[in-house]
Amino acid sequence: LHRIPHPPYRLPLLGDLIGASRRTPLQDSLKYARRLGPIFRRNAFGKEFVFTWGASLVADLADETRFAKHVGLGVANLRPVAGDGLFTAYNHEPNWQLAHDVLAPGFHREAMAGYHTMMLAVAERLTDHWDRAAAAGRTVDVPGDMTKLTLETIARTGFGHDFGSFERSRPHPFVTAMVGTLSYAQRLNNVPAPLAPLLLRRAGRRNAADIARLHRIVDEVVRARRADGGGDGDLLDRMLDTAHPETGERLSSENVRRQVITFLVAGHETTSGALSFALYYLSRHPDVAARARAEVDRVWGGTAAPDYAQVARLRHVRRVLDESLRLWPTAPAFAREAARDTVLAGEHPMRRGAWTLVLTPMLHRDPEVWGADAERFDPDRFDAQAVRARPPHTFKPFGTGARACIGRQFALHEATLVLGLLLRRYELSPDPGYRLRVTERLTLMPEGLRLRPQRRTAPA
Ligand code: MNH
Repeated sequence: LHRIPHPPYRLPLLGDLIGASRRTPLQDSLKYARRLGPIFRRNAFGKEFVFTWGASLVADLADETRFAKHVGLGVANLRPVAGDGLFTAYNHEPNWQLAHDVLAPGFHREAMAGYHTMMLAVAERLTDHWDRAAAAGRTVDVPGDMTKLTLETIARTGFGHDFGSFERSRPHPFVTAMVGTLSYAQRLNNVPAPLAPLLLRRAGRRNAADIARLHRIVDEVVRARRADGGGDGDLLDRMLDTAHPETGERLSSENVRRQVITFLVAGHETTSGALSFALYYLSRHPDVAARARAEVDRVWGGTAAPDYAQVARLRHVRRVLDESLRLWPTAPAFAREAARDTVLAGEHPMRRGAWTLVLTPMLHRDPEVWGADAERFDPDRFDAQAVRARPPHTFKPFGTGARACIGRQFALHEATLVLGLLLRRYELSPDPGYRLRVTERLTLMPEGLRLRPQRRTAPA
């Protein structure tokens, strides 16, 4: 450990917390990363935390024979919310493999093609809303609207449930409770664990109420499904009825509740941020928007409803999304632990169980991989040739290995479809006074982003 650099001024007890920002712990770590290099440590309340972002180090951490997911920090703080649900389960918990095997087919190609029509229907609610704003010359609340869209999408495709987000003037109570628990989980990282009950007493009580509210909402979704005797084979049907193909085992009702919360939260919060950042960059780069729009016009022509395959053919739109996820991967870190005693990149000895947090936004800015202009938004970094020329494990917005994101294709399909629809229908003028500010609640979001959509007169 002593070989790993750390900030120069350390206090007893508080460690490197001096100057640390409670609201933006991740962006704080990015600052330290720039100063201290590809691997560094920070001390909080006497504990050392190692952060890693250099591309060759992260590539080594991706070796699944020596490293695995570590459930730590923010993810561990979500255990009271999601228990042994897929995202928060420890590697050794039997419900991880069981739920993974039962639910993975829900993300295969055939299942995905089945969600497409519902995704289109939800996107239409969004464009109805934006049409009204456009007609009145109003701006729209981008993160707010993207959150409505992605919550409705996962709720309808996965659970046959309608939260009515677009009919509400305020966020659905599910969203409010979710934001509460995510923010609380982030805050827990900033107080010494033994003092948390004292320092965060009121916040803790509110958090318990938020969790209870999530449980009530989710129990009602499950009850409604049980009452009408099954849906059309969606995720909830899989959770309730599908036995493991080999062992015949099923998810317990306690575990179903945890999975429903997991999927409703993981299935919308990060996609909403990804769409919001992409719209931010599109509004700031009219040349990029024009190219993407031309592609949509070419590939989709005048069809009212693009089909599943037509979404995959939007290569340029997809690159815009990838480039946005490079600069602002909305799940901005993942933790890796040594599965046995090993040496990281031939240099840093790690005992079994020792772990490090990978800072994805810095990995995605490593000048050795992305060049000296890594801060510049340039979707051409994702054309096929450039991707082939890069070493593996340099672009990791969805994590790595067995515990990587199960919803990756779902998110990419949904986001590409929606960006295509929005580009085809609107010109997106930025608010000239807006400066990008990124808020953190474990996930990232461009705070306060508003755009002025204008209906296009041309092709569509
Ligand atoms: Mn998702 C795991 C990022 C969309 C459901 N997701 C992860 C991880 C990252 C991630 C990173 C790994 C975390 C870790 O190693 O600790 N996820 C994203 C991003 C988007 C996203 C950036 C959108 C953009 N995720 C989705 C969607 C769903 C989903 C959509 C569901 C429909 N994600 C999950 C689940 C896991 C996960 C479930 C946990 C998988 C596992 O551990 O087996």
